[in-house]
Amino acid sequence: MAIESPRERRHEEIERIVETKGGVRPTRDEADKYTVVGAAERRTFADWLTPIDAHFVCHRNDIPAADADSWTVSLTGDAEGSLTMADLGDYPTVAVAHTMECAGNGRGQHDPETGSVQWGFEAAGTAIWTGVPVRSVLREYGIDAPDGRWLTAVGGDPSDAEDVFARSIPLSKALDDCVLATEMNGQPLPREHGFPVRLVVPGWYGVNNVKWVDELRVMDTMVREDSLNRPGKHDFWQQVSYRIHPEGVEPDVHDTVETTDTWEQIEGAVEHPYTFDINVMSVIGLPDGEAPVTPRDDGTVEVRGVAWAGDDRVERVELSADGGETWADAELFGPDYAGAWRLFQYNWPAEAGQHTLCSRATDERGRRQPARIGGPADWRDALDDAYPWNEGGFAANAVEPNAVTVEVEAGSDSTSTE
Ligand SMILES: Nc1nc2c(c(=O)[nH]1)N[C@H]1C(S)=C(S)[C@@H](COP(=O)(O)O)O[C@H]1N2
Ligand SMILES: [Mo]
Repeated sequence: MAIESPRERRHEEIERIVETKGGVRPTRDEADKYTVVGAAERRTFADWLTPIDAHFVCHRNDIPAADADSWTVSLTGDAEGSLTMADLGDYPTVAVAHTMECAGNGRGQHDPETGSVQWGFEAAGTAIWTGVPVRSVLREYGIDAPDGRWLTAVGGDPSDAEDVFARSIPLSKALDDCVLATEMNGQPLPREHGFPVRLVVPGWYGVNNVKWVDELRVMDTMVREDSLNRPGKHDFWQQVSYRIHPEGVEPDVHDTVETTDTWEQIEGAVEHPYTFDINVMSVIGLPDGEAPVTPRDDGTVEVRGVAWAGDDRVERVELSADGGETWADAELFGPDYAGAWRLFQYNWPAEAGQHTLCSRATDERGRRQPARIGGPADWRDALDDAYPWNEGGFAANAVEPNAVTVEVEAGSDSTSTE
C-alpha cells in the first residue's frame, strides 16, 4: 500500500502520543522510520505495573484505521476460518502479565552506533493484558498439539515498504501462554498498542507481539518469502530484520530453529540469532540521579528497580555503588509472574559524595548480564564479559551503560559525627 506522506504523518503521530500519554518522550530515530516513544523517567522502573501513560510505543507503519465492528482475524494454513471481534468476545478471557521489551532496547549503547532507534533502557514496560488464549481459539479449529509447527501472526498495518508485518513463534509457545489481547491494564486496548486486537507473547521481545492482528496462520515453518496468500514481501520482519549478526552479513533464512531461547542462540545454537525469548536484564528505578539524595536515619538509601529474564525466572540481582567493582545482593520482592519482571530492593549504606550505581541480574540458568558491549570485530568472542556488538543493535543487556550517577548528601547522622 502506498502512503503519501508517511514521514509527516509519523511525526504528528509521535506528538499526539506524547501529548496524550504524558509519561513518554520521543527517542532519537537515526533513520527516521519508526513511531517510537519511550518511558520518560527512570523512576518508571521503580514500580511493577507500567501505566499505559508511561508504556513505550514502537512500530514501523501508520496505525491502521481500525473499526472493531468490521475487523476480522483470518485463520489460515492448518486452521481455516475467520473471526470477528464479536466472535472473539464469545470466548472466556484471561489476564496475563508481560514485560514488553523492544529487542532494540539498549541499542543506543552500541559503539560505534548502529543507526535506527537509539534506545537507552526506556523501551520496556510491564502491563496486564486481557484477552482470549490462543489455544482456546485454535482448539475450535482443530489445532490442539504443536507438532513442531509455527504460528505466524500478521499485522493489519499498511506497509510503506511492501514489507508485511509478519512474525512467527513456535506453536508450542502460542498454545502455552499467548493471548489475543483486547485490553491493557483493564482499559480497552489503545490504538497505538494494537486496537482492536494484538498478540501477547509473555516474556518475548516486543517484535513478536504483533499489533492489529488480521491473520493467524498455522504452518510447518517460520514465515518465509511467499508464505502468505497476500501481496507484498513476507519475510523481512522475521528473517532479515531483528536478527543478531555481525556487520555486513546477510542472515541465513531458516524454516525452523532448535531453540527459541535467544541467549542459547547467541552462545552458538543459531549462527544469526532470532530475537524471541528476552535476555536477562535489569534497570534501577530509584534513586534516579535527577536530584541529590539524603540517607535515612540508619545511613542507607533505598535502591529499587526491576529485573526480568523472559521465559526464565530471575534468580538473583546484585547492586554495585562503585561502577561495578564490588557487588552486594539485592532482595527480590513483589509480584512473581512468568514473563514479567520482578522488583528488587537494596538498602544502600550510602556515603556522602558522588557514586555510580549499577544493577546486574542472573537468570535461573546462571546467565548473568554482561558488563559492557563489545566492539564490531569481536562478535561472539566478546561473550563472557561483553555482549556481542551486532549490526542491528539487538537484544543488548549490558550493565555499565545503564549505570546511574547519584549525588549523596550528608545525612543527619554523618553531620553529627563531624
Ligand atoms: N503490526 C505491528 N505489530 C508490531 C509492530 C509493528 O510495527 N507492527 N512493532 C513491534 C515492535 S518492534 C515492538 S517493540 C512492539 C511494541 O509494542 P508497544 O508499542 O505496544 O509497546 O510491538 C510490535 N508489534
Ligand atoms: Mo521493537
